[in-house]
Amino acid sequence: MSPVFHSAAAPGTVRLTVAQALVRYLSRQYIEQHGQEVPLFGGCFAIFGHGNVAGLGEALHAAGDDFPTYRAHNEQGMANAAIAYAKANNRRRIMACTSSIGPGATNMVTSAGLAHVNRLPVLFLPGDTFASRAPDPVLQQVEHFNDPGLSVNDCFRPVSRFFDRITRPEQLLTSLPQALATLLDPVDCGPATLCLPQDVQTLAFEWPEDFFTRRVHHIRRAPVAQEELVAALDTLRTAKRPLLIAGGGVHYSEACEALAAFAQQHGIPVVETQAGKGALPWDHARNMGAIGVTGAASANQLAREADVIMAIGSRLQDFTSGSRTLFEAAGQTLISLNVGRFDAVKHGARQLQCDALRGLEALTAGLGDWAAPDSWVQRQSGLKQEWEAVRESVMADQGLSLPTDAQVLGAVNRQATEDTTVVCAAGGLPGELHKLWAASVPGSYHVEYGFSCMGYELAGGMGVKMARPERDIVVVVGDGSYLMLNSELATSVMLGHKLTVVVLDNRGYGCINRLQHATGGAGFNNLLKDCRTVPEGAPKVDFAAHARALGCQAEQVTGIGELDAALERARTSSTTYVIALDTDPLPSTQEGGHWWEVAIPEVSEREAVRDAYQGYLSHKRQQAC
Ligand SMILES: Cc1ncc(C[n+]2csc(CCOP(=O)(O)OP(=O)(O)O)c2C)c(N)n1
Ligand SMILES: [Mg+2]
Repeated sequence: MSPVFHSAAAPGTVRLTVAQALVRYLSRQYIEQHGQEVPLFGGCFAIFGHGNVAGLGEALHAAGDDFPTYRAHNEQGMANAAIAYAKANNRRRIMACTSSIGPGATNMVTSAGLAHVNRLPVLFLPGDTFASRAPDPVLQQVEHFNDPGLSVNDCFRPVSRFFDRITRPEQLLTSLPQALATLLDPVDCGPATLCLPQDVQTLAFEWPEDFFTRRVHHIRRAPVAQEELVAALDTLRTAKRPLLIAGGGVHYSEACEALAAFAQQHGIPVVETQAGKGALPWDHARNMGAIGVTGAASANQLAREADVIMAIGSRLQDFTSGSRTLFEAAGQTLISLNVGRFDAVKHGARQLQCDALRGLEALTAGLGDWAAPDSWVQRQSGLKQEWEAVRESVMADQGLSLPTDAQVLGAVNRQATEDTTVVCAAGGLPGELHKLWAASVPGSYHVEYGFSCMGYELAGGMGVKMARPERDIVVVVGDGSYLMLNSELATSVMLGHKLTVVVLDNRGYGCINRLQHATGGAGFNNLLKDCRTVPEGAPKVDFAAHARALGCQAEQVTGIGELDAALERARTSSTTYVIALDTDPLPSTQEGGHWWEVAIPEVSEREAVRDAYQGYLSHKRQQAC
């Protein structure tokens, strides 16, 4: 549908408002994905208010199916869904998110942080106060006495990879392509924010028609620098005990198959970060499991023993490096194969700065038939078998009425097929998932553990389903995260994006309670029983009733046997199906894992804190600097 023009435009131009031009431009962007040209944008999530309803709202309506608009229930929720959509598309398809001014906009700032940390693309279009300032102060405007140009949207600056405020129509001509280039750049990738003052959205301008030419984008693959390749090959060839760390970049580069072939051909074990998990099937002979603080014993043991470690597409966050005490020991060489300079030079690594797929191709060509010594390959197999036995025992049903997280995941994992994608973000579950979940194929494991943002799970699950409608999405979520942000459950029902949700109700912030005890603290303000409440205690939340009220099908079950049966029912449901069960807040899998640096008070009245501080100091002494 074309908008109605109120006056003739000069030849070669088209007269549209800023908002109409923005939507038209976005709808003309395509991307080549697996040999097909598909729209770059899946559409726009929108919650309208003043600041976007009249300008951008009118333009989105006119675009219809050319640029679909989806209404959500919470701006943070919709932005989380948009981010999950991009992650599930390996950053090759994107969504826009528009909000009203003030609280609508600031609700998206947390999500911008999440996208920034995880290097995921999302286009934020927050409405902004009048550029003219004529009616100021407007509803929802925070006034700065000494800086009238500032609005709450400036909060997006530190959490955006690209930030601009469009105060004149023609600025769009230069800013929009820059925003898009950021979203599509493998290194710079992250949130792009274009603040749109409400009066500017509605201004007409004569846009060059060329601006709206259909464009097909490609993700650029950074080539390998010959000197860095030669150096990496020299190092790898001398290795007796090489190890590969697969990070999220392996997925985003779509290099999973190449990694599997590389590992197989050269006998090199692969360990996976949270973002990298699923790069190799869990039962692949060279997959040694999760590395780091939430790692498998097999993976962490190999990380200690390795002489050359090559991290591929990893930003080497503390959970991967064990707060820099797991590897980087004397005699260990770290190579970082990474598309970005910032990540490639971390922790004294030798950089191999290029696209993961290109890098692996070049390395395998250079290594020829070189392979790690047989003794190292044998060592891998033994450790893998030992960890497999641990995994099976901790995930087995013990018939408890208050099962552990690991036992719940056991039930969910046993029913998972190759078409299942598990989604999670915060609480105790990500650690258990990382250690224990058997990920079958790339894309079957979606855990946001860069920001580990409570409230990502349900909205994120919906975003994954929008990106990959053919997959069965299972969201596992704690009571705390569920209560923090659940409104997109209603959106999932409304849009027909079916999720299976398992709510593990341990009546509190179980993982933080455990962390509190591990740091010498007393149980305080985490489990509901340890909080200030009315004399009769905190209410028992009826999660199933709550989910039903939002339009889902739902049931409460007790124990793993009932969970198994409920999961079967969930599978055949056509709408979002929520299963709630009570779990034990105290246990978590003790096997595997590694130290994580959490600062302990240097002085305290509590003996437990003083003891914890001594333990802390001894770990600090092992830390690389
Ligand atoms: C938005 C946000 N606020 C606070 C935290 C800190 N935090 C991490 S896990 C957690 C508790 C999560 O509780 P729940 O979802 O019930 O999971 P459980 O720990 O019980 O497994 C908290 C408060 C966070 N990650 N995100
Ligand atoms: Mg909980």
